[in-house]
This record gives sequence, C-alpha cells and structure tokens, in this order.
Amino acid sequence: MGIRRLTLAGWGAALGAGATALMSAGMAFAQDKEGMPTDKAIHLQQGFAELKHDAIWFHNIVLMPVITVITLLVLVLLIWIIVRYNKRTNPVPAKFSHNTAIEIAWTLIPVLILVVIAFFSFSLLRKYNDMPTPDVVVKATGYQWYWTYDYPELGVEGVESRLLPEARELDTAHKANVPYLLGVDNELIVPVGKVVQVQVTGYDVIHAFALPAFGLKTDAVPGRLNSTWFKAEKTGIFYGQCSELCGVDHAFMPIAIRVVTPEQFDAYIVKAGGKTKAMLAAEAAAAKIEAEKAAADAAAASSATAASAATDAPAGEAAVSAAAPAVQ
Ligand SMILES: [Cu+2]
Repeated sequence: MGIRRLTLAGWGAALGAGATALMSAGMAFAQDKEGMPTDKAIHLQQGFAELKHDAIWFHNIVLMPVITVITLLVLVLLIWIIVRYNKRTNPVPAKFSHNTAIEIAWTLIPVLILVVIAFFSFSLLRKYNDMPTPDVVVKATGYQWYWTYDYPELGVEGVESRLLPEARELDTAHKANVPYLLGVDNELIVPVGKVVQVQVTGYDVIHAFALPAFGLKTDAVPGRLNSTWFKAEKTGIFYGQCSELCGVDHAFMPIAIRVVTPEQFDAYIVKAGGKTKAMLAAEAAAAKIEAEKAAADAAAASSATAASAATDAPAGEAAVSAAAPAVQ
C-alpha cells in the first residue's frame, strides 16, 4: 500500500509538471503580446504586477496539478469500471451496498484537498486586501458604456475613456492599427513602480474593472466604493475589459492603463489641470508658514488689546478672558 501511495504521489508530481510544461509550450507557440490577449494562446496572460505573479503561481502550481490528478483519476476509474464490470466480464454483480472505509476516504480526501486550496487561496485574498500605503489614488467609475477616471487627491476629474470607433470592427481596427475592441481615446495614466489604489464604483448598473496583466478584477457597484491596487513593474500599455455583463454595449467598454515614468505622470497631471504631490506638499508647507504667521500676528494683536484693556479695567472679567489667548 505504501509503495502504491508513493507511486500515486509520483504520478501527481509528474502530471503537475506536465501541465505546467504544456502551458509553457502554449506560451512559446503563441507570440506573446504584452498587456493584451494573444491569438491561439491557452495560458494566462503574462503578469506585470506582484499580485498577478502570485495568482499565476496559485493557478499553475496549486490548482492545475490538483485538477489534473483528479480528472485523470476519475477517467481511470470510469475506464476500469466500464472494462472490468460490464455485463460480459462480470455477469454476476456484487450485492453489497456500503463500504465504510471507502466512504470515509472519499469524504475526508476531498475535504483535505479543499483545505489545501483554501489555504493558498485565502493567503492570496489577504494579499489583495492588505494594500500598501498608496502613492496614487485613482477612482474608476463604470458608465453604460465607458469609464471615467478621477485622481481625487490631485484635482483631476472626469477623464472619459471610450472605445475608439475604428476599434469596434476587426477590419477597421487592423487598418487603423489599433487593438480590436481594446483601443481607447483616453487611457488611464499611472506611474511605474508606485502603489496605485483603484477605487471602483458604478454610475448606473454593475460593471467590473478587470485587467489581467495586473491581476485586477473588482466589481463596480453603484452606491458602493470597492478598492483594489497594483504596482506596475514596467512602462507600457496594458488592456482589460469590463467583466460584468452591463447591457448591450458591454463588450465595447475596454480598460486601457498606460504606465509611464513618474516624471511623465507629473507632467500629465499638470497638463490635465491638476497638481502633483510635490506641488501640493509645497502649497501645504507655504500655507502652514502663512497660518503660523497669522497666528503670531493675532497673538501679538490680542496681547496688545489685553494690555490696553487691563489699564482701563484691571479687575474686569472681560480683561481676564481677553488676556487668556495671549497667555497661551
Ligand atoms: Cu460591462
């Protein structure tokens, strides 16, 4: 029995490796385009953010081997029963209806498999949930059928992002050299290597903000502010699509994120009429100095008033209350 179990474990490992090799072969077969789907590919889209790398690892190393082994086991059992226990080879069927040992095994083993999957799954979910302190906050709102992007902290609002008309049909998209069903007029611009928090909501119906290269998929629910995050590893343009059926033009509201250098991002924000973090910090520092100066002036003025009030009515209550701020 021990040898038999070892052999099964060995098979599991070999099959897992085989499944991963098959995926790599798919990757080699289809010429990968970064940040968008690839013709004839069977693998997950290449990741350019930590969460996506973790999701790919979870899929390739945990889920694929488990599902491959289970599928093959069921297939072998089916073939065995068809061949060994058909009417010809087994004319007198067994009469028993229960086998306690087998029933315990086929209850406990699936439970254990689910616990293993849940462990890795919850670790990944926790990572999605534990967002590092964001460098940039973006609000994405789904409309029927386009997206708008705001940078609430930087004062840029209502950037509308719509599918390019020429990207709507395959032949016009090819002619115009824009990605079919993905090309948009205004992309969401974010800086490379920075933690971007995406606050996601819907204006009319439920949409979903999804972008495979960064492992994003978050529902855009009217009246609710969901949140996800990513840290892009390289500059470039990455495409996703609305992933919640939202009406007749659901297929025509792509998501395009252009990742640029921090300098280019700052330039974009200024051009869009907003203020960069550096400008806001400088303004805040200037405002602080201004406020301190005003407070000092007010204190000086009030102590002068208190002094004159004290000469007029030294024992009056008004003088005491007027003098109080000056003492502080
Ligand atoms: Cu949709």
